[in-house]
Amino acid sequence: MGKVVITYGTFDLPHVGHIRLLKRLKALGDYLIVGVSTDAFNAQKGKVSIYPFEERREIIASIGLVDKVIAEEHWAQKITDIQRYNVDILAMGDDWAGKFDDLSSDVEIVYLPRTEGISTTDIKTVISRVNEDKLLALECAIDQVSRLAKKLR
Ligand code: C2G
Repeated sequence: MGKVVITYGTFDLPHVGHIRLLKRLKALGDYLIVGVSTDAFNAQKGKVSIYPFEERREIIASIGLVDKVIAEEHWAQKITDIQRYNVDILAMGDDWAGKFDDLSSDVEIVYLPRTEGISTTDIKTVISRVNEDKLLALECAIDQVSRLAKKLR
């Protein structure tokens, strides 16, 4: 099986930041395991994803770079996953830098630079703005039509 790499995340609305991370993670070893956060664990992280766990799992599992997908159900499972899957490297984006150093006696810890300029939160914001713009345009059109209708009476 060669060198085993593991990472964890929500991976909601997968984007190029996630893909670039997975590419770099796969380049660190031979077998890449991704722990996808369940909806219940997301709630513990204070996150609500657009895509439910099963869809996020299916999307990540369909990416050729990924060899295995497991459910991430709680913070403390990392050490058991590391032992169960004989993990050599635990790697995350560097927004998590230092957060998992307590596991450094059991596994090599790697933090990789995030892809700047994109995040699931940004995508959600853009989508909500588009909706707001459309609603404003619709309200304006309705207002114009109702004013025109009054003139024609
Ligand atoms: N990421 C990245 N570049 C981005 C966005 C995300 O490299 N522009 C990385 C993050 O650093 C993380 C991974 O992609 O390593 C997944 O990001 P999220 O889905 O936001 O996962 P997160 O909520 O950080 O959950 O136990 C660890 C947690 O489950 C991580």
